[in-house]
Amino acid sequence: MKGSKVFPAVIPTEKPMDLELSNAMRRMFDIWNPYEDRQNDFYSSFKYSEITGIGKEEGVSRRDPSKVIKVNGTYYVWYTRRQTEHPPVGPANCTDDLPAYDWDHADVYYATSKDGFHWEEQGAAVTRAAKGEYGDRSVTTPDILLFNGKYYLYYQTYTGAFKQDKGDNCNVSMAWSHSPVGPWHRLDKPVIELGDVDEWDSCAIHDPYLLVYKDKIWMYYKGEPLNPNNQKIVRAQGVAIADHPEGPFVKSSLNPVLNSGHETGLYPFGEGIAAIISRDGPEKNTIQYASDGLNFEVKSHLSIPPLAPGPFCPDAFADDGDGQGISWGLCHTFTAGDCNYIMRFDCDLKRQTQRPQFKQTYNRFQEETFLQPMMKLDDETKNLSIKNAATHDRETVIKRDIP
Ligand code: AAL
Repeated sequence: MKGSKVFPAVIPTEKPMDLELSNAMRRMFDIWNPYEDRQNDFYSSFKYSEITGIGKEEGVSRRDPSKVIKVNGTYYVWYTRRQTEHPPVGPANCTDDLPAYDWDHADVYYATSKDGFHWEEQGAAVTRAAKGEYGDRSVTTPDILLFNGKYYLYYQTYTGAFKQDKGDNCNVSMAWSHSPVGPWHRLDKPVIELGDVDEWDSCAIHDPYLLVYKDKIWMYYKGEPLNPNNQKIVRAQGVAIADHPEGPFVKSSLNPVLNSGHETGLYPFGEGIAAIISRDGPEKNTIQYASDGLNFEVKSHLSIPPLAPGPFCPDAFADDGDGQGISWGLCHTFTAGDCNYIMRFDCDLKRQTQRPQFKQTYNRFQEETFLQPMMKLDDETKNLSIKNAATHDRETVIKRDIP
């Protein structure tokens, strides 16, 4: 047998043919690379920073930032903003005054910055429509497209009160402008159809995310199926393609093209498209890549990736087959209170490593991460586990161990 040699201290740069390799070490050479994450363009650790202007603020919730763009030396971002007298009460109890969710009774606002850390909220870009009209409940979760010299804002549009058995039901509409500061001209109708009953995107199209790719406009999105019993939630993402910003957006016959990820966050990379996949689904916490924008594969595993990432993506609309990757963006975070907020992430997901410190894999997260309120064992579970231990926890020393 080949196995008389032992795996060497220095990992060979080529797959060794004279050694018997375990499946794990075969994968190291076949799928990954002998330099591990240090030389994986799709791997990064993430550092988070608080930002001013649209960061944490009592009584105001800001979330789901768009991708960031830079126009004449100024960065722009659009996001969901809610400032309500009462906190969200859930779909069963919501009224015209009481929001159901954090993104209910919200408007799309925008902010600008000169350095990416200090932001100034500039005001509303698109607000809720008058009562009884399309989009009267909430407009949220925007993204920006620049196409043929015009700006297009796409956003989730909610009409009428939330209903408990209707899920997070909304569709996507659009407004356009000659300038990132507006004024915005609203289309006031959906630009993409919901799927038929029993299709994966029958209840909602969420998180529209726009890129220009292969000469067309690509809208990635997360679908949600109608789920009267709350049993059919899948967290999958698809894509729909159009020649014109107002549509029609034609859904790919391969949809869903991503089987995981709660929010969209994509960027051109080389000739293809990369996706940041954060929470939810079997392939959560990964970066994935599709050289054709459709057939994604897992390229790295991440720790604590940004939620609802809105990367600064200068070549999102360049369509030059030479995507450079990203190194920062905005995302949101949750608080124990009623309002969430936007923060900044930094990373190195560029084509060539530019910030080697982000390639480290030995990040040690401290107690705040592990003992955060949403993660730590609540008293009820703790007491139940103490109560059940006598019957549920098998003895470690078993008969076989007793001489
Ligand atoms: C988000 C996004 C969409 C959902 C809700 C608000 O993180 O996935 O925008 O509708 O949650």
